Amino acid sequence: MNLNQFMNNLEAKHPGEKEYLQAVQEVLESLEEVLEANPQFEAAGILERLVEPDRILTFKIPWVDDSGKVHVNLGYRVQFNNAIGPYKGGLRFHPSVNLSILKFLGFEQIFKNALTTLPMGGGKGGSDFNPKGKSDAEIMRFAQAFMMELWHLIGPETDVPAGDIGVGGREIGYLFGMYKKLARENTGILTGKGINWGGSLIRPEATGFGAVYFAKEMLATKKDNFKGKTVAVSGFGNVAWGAVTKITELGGKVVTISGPDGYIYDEKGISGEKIEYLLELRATNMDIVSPYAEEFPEAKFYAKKRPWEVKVDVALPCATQNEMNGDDAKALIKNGVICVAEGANMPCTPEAVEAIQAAKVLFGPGKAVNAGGVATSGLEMTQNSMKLNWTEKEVDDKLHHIMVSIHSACQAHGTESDGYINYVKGANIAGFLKVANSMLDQGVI
Ligand code: NDP
Ligand code: 2IT
Repeated sequence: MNLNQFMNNLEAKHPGEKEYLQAVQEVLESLEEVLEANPQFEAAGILERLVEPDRILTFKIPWVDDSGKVHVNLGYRVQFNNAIGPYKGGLRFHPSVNLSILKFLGFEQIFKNALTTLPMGGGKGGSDFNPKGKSDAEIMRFAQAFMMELWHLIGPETDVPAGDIGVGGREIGYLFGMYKKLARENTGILTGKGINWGGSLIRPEATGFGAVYFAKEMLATKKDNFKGKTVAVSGFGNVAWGAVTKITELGGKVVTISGPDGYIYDEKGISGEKIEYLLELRATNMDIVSPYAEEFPEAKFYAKKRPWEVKVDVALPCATQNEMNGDDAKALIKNGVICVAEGANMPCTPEAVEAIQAAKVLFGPGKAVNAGGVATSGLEMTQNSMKLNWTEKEVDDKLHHIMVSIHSACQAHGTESDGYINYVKGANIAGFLKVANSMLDQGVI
C-alpha cells in the first residue's frame, strides 16, 4: 500500500476533516509490516472498508430554553464498524463537535474496543450543544429532544451509546428515560447508567482507574512504580478525577489539573478533600478550574497556560484532543519526564508523540490507556444481559485484568529491536488484526 496515495485519496473525499485524517494516518503508519505480511487484507479491500463508517446519521435537535426561546443544534451518530460486536462508543456534547471529530473518535473506538477483549464494535456520536451554564431543565429538554431522533437507530444488540465530554450520569439518565418511554422497553441501551437502574459499580471511575493501571504496567517495564512520583494531570472532568484518585492511592503526588481557562499547580498534591472538591467543581457546570486556587490558597492558578511546563515524572493528559503539542512534549522531556500516558482521546499531536518516542520515553496512546472506560461499559452490558450486579471488587478486578491484558498485547506487537516498546504500533496492530480478520471471515458486506 502506498500510504501517501491512500491519504491523498481519502483527503480528496473528506476535505478539511483534520482530526479524522490525523487519526487514520496514525493507525496506517503502524500497519506497514502487517499489510506486507498479509496480502489477503489488501485483496479484500480491508483498509478502504475500515476507514469509512458503515453509516452516519445526522439530525436536527430543536429545543426550548427556560426563557421560551427556541434553539436548534445538530446531532450525529457515527456507526463505524460492527465486525466484532454491536456499535459501541460515547456521546459528546461540546460546541466544538463536528463530523471530523466524531469520525476520529469513532475510528479510534474500533481498535480500542477490540483491545478490551470484549465483543464491541466502534461508534461515536454527539452534538454541538454547549451544556455549560444550562439549567437542569434545559439539559433535560435537550437530552430528550436528542433521544427522540436517536432512539429508533440504536438497540442493546445494535448500538449502545455512553458518555464522553459533556455527557455524564445526569445526561445518561435523561437520555435513558426518554428511550425507555419511546421504545416501551427497559433494556441496557446506554452505559454509564445510575446504579439503581442498571448501571455498574466503578463505571464513573473506570477510565481514570484504567489509565493508571495501564501506566503502572508501563512503569513496571522499567522496574518502577507510582510511589513518590510527581504527576501532571490535565482536565478536571470525569477521567481526570478517576486518575487523580488512583494515582494518589498508589502513592503518587498529582500537582496539576487544568481547564480551558488555564491550569492549577498545587505543590502539596491534590489528595483527600481536594479530590472531592473536583467533583463539586464539575457540578457547577462552569467552564473554569480557577476557583480551586480560591478554595485552596496554597495552590496557584496559571491563566491560559497548560500544565506541561511543570517538572514532573509522569504526565497524564485527560482533557481533550491535541492539548499537548511538540513544544509541550519537549518541555516535559527536558524536565525529565519518564512516562506520558493519554487518558483523553488523542491529546498529543503527532509532533508531541514523535518527540516523546524519539527520546525513548514511555508513551501510551489513548486507545490503549483509556480503554478501561469502554471496557467497564462492556462489563455493564454483560451485567444487564445477566440481570445481575457484580460487586465493586468484582468489576475492579475485571477492569484491572483487562488493562494488564491490553498492556501485554501492546508489548507483544510493539516491542522494537532495541527493546523500546512502541505502544502506538502495538495497540494499532493488535486492534487491527482482530477486526480485519473478523471482516475477512464475514465476507464483503
Ligand atoms: P468531561 O466532560 O468530564 O471532562 C472534559 C475535560 O476536558 C474538562 O475538564 C473540560 O473542561 C476539558 N475540556 C473539554 N474541551 C476542552 C477544550 N476544547 N479545551 C480545553 N479543555 C477542554 O469529559 P471526560 O473526562 O469524560 O473526557 C475527557 C477525555 O477522555 C476526552 O478526550 C474523552 O473522549 C476521553 N475519554 C472519556 C471516557 C469516558 O468514559 N468518559 C472514556 C475514554 C476516553 P470544561 O468542562 O471546563 O470545558
Ligand atoms: O472514548 C471512550 O471510550 C468513551 N467515551 C467511552 C465509551 C463507552 O461506550 O463507554
